[in-house]
Amino acid sequence: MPQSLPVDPEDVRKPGSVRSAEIPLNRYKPDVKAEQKRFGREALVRAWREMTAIRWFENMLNAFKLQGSWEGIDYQHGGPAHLSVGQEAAAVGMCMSLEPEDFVFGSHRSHGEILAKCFSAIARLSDEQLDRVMAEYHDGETRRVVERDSHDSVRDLAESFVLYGTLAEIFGRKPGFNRGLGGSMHAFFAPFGSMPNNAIVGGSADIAVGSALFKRINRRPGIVVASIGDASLGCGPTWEAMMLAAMEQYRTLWDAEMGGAPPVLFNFMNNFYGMGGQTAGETMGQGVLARAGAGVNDRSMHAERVDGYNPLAVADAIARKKETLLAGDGPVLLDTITYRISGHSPSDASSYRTKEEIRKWQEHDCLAGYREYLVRNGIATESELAAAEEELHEKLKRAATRAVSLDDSPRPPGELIETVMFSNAPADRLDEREPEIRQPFEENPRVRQIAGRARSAIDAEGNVLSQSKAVQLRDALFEALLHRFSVDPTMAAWGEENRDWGGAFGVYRGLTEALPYHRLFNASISEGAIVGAGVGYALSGGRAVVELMYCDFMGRAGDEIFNQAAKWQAMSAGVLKMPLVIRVSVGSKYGAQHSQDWTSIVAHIPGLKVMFPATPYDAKGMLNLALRGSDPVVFFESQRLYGMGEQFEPGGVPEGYYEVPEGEPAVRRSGSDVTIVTIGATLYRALEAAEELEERYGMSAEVIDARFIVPLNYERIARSVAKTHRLVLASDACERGGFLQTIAATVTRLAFDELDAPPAVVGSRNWITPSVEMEDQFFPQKEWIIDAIHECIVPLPGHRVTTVQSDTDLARRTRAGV
Ligand SMILES: Cc1ncc(C[n+]2csc(CCOP(=O)(O)OP(=O)(O)O)c2C)c(N)n1
Ligand SMILES: [Mg+2]
Repeated sequence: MPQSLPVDPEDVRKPGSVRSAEIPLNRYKPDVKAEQKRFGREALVRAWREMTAIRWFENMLNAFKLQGSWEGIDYQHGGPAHLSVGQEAAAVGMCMSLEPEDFVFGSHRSHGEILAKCFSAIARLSDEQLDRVMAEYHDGETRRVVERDSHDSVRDLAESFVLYGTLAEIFGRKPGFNRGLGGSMHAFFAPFGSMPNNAIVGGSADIAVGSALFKRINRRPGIVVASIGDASLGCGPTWEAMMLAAMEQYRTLWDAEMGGAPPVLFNFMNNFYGMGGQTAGETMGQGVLARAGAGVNDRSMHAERVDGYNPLAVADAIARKKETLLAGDGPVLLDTITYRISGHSPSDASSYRTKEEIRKWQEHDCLAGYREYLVRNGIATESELAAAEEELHEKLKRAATRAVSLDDSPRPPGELIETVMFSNAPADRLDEREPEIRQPFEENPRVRQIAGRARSAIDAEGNVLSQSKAVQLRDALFEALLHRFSVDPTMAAWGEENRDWGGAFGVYRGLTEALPYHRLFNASISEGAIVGAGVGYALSGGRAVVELMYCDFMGRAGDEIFNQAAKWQAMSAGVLKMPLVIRVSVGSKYGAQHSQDWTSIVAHIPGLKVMFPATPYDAKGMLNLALRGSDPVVFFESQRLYGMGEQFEPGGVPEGYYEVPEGEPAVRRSGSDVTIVTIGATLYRALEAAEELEERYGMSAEVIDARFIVPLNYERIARSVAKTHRLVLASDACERGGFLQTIAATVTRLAFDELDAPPAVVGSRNWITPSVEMEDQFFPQKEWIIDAIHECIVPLPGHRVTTVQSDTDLARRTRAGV
């Protein structure tokens, strides 16, 4: 069903002007009576205690970093420690109004937020719940260390658990919250709603949007906060995240019962500086950060500037904004002003600001000011607070003693990392709900169209059918997607032009009729946020499929693919899973920025699975595999092949469900004299080369389609080389640094004794991709493969080369860098 938001020229051509919704600044009015009534004495005192815990925790870290010792405990911390001394009220105020099910994703400066969010959850959960969380997390390993010291209550134990778990994580220890694999900038504790913190500034913005989409689409309670720095407003992904979160379709096109926009709050912890660059007045165009909201939607994102030096002003704002978000009227932007009295890191000499400025903020110190408020108003007595300080101090000392000890807190063994790079935990569905489908599949026009096609491209007489008569590769992908949509209620897909258009190459065509908006929707042109939201959706517990029209556009989503999707399973030590499939197409005909094969770039980054089917059978079987998996997959598709029918599997593309075994290459043609390994669409040119080698030179070529890039089992290729003793490799990726080079080097190591000559790699030229009329000079052709065999491996009797594939030319090109 096409979308129904007609654009009327009568309307849009009218003169007029627009006004932005007002953005209030620091409107909170302190009122001690009202505050006591609203929060209660206990919570008011608790806020001070949590701020104190954070301040001391970070002062302690500073001492370990700079002096190698704190309170008689010796330890030299070598890793990062981005402290937030001065910002405690902003963190604690935020968490005062959050429930355990609310999520906070933060930045490199998040120790305070981890502690604040966890303490807030501890105050709200029952003893039984706390007990269970601690018993289950890392099978109780973190808890067992903490239990070596005595505690008065479960809550008391839980606080020590949080202090120790965070500190042990910062020190890179195995009982740490992420087994020491995350460290200071990535530590988090999901059971209490403290979600991944990101060393890539602004990185949490689009991940938080995906997490909020997960909550909205799967009707989960709570809101999601992206807590990021003021200077991170300059990051493209931050803006993309706000664009994606602010799309009007949540209200105009999604079913009303879905409840509106994803509940995401962009909380800019505005300490007025990046590392040394000053935002207002120097690196930013707007004097008040909150003004950014006016550029994002008609509601100015309900933006406000909030006094982050008063925890109660923050708590008030968060509580109000939470209501807005739960009502589906998000996203929200908060400009929470605060100040980092500490340097960016302990080595920061604060050369970019005056001592006078720091002194002034120290005079306003949020911790001292709030303590004074409690005492002045009789909410707490000096002696009561002093006793609490004493108790906190002891708690911190115990946590530090255990965290520095290698007996209590050993380092994780390196092999542990290998076990968490992938979760390898396939699952049919990630929730038990009934999947939401709009239309019985039998009635789906695309399903009916496919039903009228032959499953194989080869007819009974052995002739190749025309493309419109056989199931195409894009149909095979459609079938895999349809299957998983019908089984896994959490599965959602988004990307540019995904819905009515059906994705740039029609893979999704027909799904518009089959699926409600919240399971398949058009995204803003925000490749970073498209993938980043996929990361957030997946790590929150759902299955996401995102599409980037062209592989070349991965450049726009580089961080999200390489630093986020690839890293979070391992950085969480397996706590998180990443069932995310990133579909990218490899183009041709459209020149330098639309025709690249970047398999090697993706393969180079640990933590991603990489697949590139070249046949319809594989397209369906491999996508089925990816869509049942729990790991991030970059799924390459060739635009040259979308219309192609199945030519290899005798029965064609099976109608039912099947998977291609992971990592196993496919032999497309058996032979005994030379092995040709291909990736992607070059397979078909290699098969033509094999025909010609047979006909003209009597050389029998075995053609192997690698189809998997990561993981890849080399056994079958090595076995082939043991038979043929010769290896040529061909793909459309540029020759330099292409994945074929890795295959060639690996086979050379694994089967060196079997090779008569070094493997010959036939890739595209190390040029820009030229116009379609010149493509045969750029992409490997049948002749290149034959000439390479002749020039580099074994002379073919009577062969006359028509292209230059010699080692001499390779040396020349290498020297010239082309
Ligand atoms: C993408 C990226 N660019 C640069 C950095 C280096 N860096 C670390 S912190 C920082 C300043 C961030 O400022 P802001 O967002 O205001 O957060 P704050 O440090 O003030 O909490 C920079 C530039 C980074 N980690 N990530
Ligand atoms: Mg800042």
